Amino acid sequence: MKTVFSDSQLSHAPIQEISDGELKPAVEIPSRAEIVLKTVKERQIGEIVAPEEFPIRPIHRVHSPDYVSFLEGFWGKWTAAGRTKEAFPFVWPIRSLRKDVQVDHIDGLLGRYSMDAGTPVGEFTYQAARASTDTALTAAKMILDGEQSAFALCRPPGHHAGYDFFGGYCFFNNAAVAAQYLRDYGLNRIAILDVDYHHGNGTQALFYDRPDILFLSIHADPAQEYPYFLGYADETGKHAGTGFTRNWPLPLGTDWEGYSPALEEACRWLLVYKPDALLVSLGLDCFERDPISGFKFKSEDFTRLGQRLAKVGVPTIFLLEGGYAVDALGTNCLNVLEGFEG
Ligand code: FKS
Ligand code: ZN
Repeated sequence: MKTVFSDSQLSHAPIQEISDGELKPAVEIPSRAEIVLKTVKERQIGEIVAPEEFPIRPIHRVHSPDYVSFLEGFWGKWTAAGRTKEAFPFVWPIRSLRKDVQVDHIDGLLGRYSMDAGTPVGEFTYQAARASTDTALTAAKMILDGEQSAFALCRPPGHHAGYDFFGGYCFFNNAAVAAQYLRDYGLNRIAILDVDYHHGNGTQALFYDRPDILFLSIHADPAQEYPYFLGYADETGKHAGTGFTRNWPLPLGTDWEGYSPALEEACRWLLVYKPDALLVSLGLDCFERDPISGFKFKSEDFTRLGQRLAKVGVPTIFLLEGGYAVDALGTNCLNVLEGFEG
């Protein structure tokens, strides 16, 4: 299968992040993409192509124009306020505060358009996020052109980003933008299977009331893990989308044996739904040595995951999401892709 990637995805280079009451070295860093790219070359799974540059329209089909403009203009406003380093939001318009005021201060805007304080925004974040989404869209176009599979080496990741907010290291929801693009260009039913360790709250929320984009997610129980406020088993969609969202929250410590029954169920849903294309939000953070996660996948289990997904027998796009054990990230990612190719 072909891999899509652009060097400008490396320009977003966070230095620190806020977690566990500390400022720690950032984990969603450029070397993640570099090691995956290196392993793609070593294992020779196919050609590596640069993404096409898409206009803003496919992003506007999923994200609000004011949110997109905020990200685009962010660095100018931030530096005009005298700030020189990467930004973190720290105040949000929750519940009893006003949501109807048009804030213009950059600190207010950061809170208005974010879900957490753990996602640094820097000088090149917008540019890198656009390139990451271009990568996803280029992979989608390959499927429309008749390819059976494609690998979108997305970075920054996307699945936590929603209609008008960033968070969880995500800015534009690459999988969601690609799914909507496939709908707009002729496919009728799209399925998204999210196997990142964290629940894909952004993707779920974007399509929660729609039957044309099935969202299935297997992840750490949000009662015990980020993002805490979405991803429970009782979330199954609403209105016309009722029954078209499914969640399999699993306990910390889950290994392949504990995981695979949920994967089997998800695959059964895929067989019933018969999508025209499958998008896999591919996090590799279920790995046992992942520094921020609590599942127990071994590297071989990622091969099994790829093999199982191949049996679904649908044109498939893999989109990189999380995974922070950088030394093993290339191996684990390519194990999925090779398992899929057989
Ligand atoms: C741990 C704090 C957790 C946020 C974790 C974000 C996970 C991001 C991801 C993505 F795929 F989007 F990158 N901090 N004490 O892996 O889901
Ligand atoms: Zn994750």
